[in-house]
Amino acid sequence: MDNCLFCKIVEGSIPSNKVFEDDSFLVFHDIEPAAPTHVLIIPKKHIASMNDVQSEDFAMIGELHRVAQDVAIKLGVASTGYRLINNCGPDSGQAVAHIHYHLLGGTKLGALVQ
Ligand code: D5M
Repeated sequence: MDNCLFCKIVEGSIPSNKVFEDDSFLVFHDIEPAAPTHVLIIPKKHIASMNDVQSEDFAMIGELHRVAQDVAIKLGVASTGYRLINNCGPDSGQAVAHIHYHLLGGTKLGALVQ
C-alpha cells in the first residue's frame, strides 16, 4: 500500500530492528518503547485497522497470536508476563493505519486505562 509506513518497513525501504519474520508476519522493535520489551507484531498484508479485518483474515489474525507466544518466549517475557495491545481508531490513539499489535513486557505494567 502506497504511503503506508509499515508496508515500507515490510518492503525494507524503511529499516527496522527485526525480531522475527516469516511469509505472513513481521515483528520489530518499537521506535518509541513504552516498556523494556516493546515490539510490534504486524501482518505483512495491509489491513488498515481492526475495523477492516475481513472474514478471510481471521485465521491469519489467530495465527498472529502464535507468533506473539513465540516472540514472548524469545524475548524472555513469557513467564513474567506481557501485554498484547491493538489500538483501533482515533480514541485509541492509533497512529499508524496498518494493523499492529504492541507486545509489552519486561516490567510490572501499569493500569491499562489512565
Ligand atoms: O502505535 C504506533 C507505534 O509505531 C508507536 O508506538 C511508534 C511506532 N513506530 C512508528 N514509526 C516506527 C518505526 N519507523 N519503527 C518502529 N516503530 C515505529 P499506535 O498503536 O498506532 O499508536
